[in-house]
Amino acid sequence: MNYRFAKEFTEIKKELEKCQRVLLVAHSAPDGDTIGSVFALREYIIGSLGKKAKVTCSDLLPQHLEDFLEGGKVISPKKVNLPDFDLIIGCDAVERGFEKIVPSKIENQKIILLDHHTTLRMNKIKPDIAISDEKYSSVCEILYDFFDFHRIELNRKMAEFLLLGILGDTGIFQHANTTPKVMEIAAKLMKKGASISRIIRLVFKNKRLETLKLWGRAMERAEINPKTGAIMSYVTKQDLEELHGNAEDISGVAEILNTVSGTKFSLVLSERGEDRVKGSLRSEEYKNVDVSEIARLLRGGGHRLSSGFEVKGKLTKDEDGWKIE
Ligand SMILES: [Mn+2]
Repeated sequence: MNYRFAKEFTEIKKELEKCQRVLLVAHSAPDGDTIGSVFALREYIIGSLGKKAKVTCSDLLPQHLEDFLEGGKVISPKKVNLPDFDLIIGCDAVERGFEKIVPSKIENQKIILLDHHTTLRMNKIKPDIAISDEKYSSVCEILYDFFDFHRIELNRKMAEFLLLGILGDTGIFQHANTTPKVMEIAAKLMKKGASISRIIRLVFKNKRLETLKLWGRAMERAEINPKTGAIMSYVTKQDLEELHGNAEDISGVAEILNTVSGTKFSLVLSERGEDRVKGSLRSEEYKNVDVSEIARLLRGGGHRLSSGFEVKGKLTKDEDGWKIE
């Protein structure tokens, strides 16, 4: 096999062998890829290397990931004492909150960032080792290559964490990032004991009734702009409060709207807090739209097919329709 990141993989292994205590950082509004990758690493660091590792995330895990982890612990950044760690690893969408948790680097501390988005923009921190490559479906796929490169044996748990991230970021093998290599990796992970049906049951098919009701409201409001090919909808603060909506629910709306034929991309606006509006953008490879360009115009980020932004304002309605004011 040809490893694009042989040099980085070698350096990462060296750092893991040198260090004593590792802090693993998942991104805010955590998804299967960020959680799968930090927990696969945690399992390796504790189980195989016999070192200490903690996982932190600024948001609580959605219920389905809680169920999947069966008690796997994620600590709040407030409880993290950064000088305790000699190695910090950020996994997936590191622009989503890594520098909030790790605002600066302490002497003798090493930082590794693993990502698969277009840009790896860090304002204050220069990582010691960084991988960010859009050719990868997920950070879990990068980690699979890392373990494979070093011939590190995967146990059932590690295999299942990696498969969780791959299933999450490929939309259960539905997105264009589902390459033959991804399918081969998935098969190998299954041979190590990872169960696709268990992951799907726990993570993708245990919706709350409120989620479906929230989707119902958003779908009813959906409209297509024939000029841009955008399909748009919105979720108000009131909807989110009444139906206990979360970030996952909203990205679900954007994903479903994106399946409407003839559309170029989907945009779901959602009110957050008192005066913020978040936009979630989705597209598909064959639609030939880079939604990260739209997100970047509004100082957001993400990758070509899945991006987001946040602006100040409220959703208001007049005779021309809904606006952000
Ligand atoms: Mn990812």
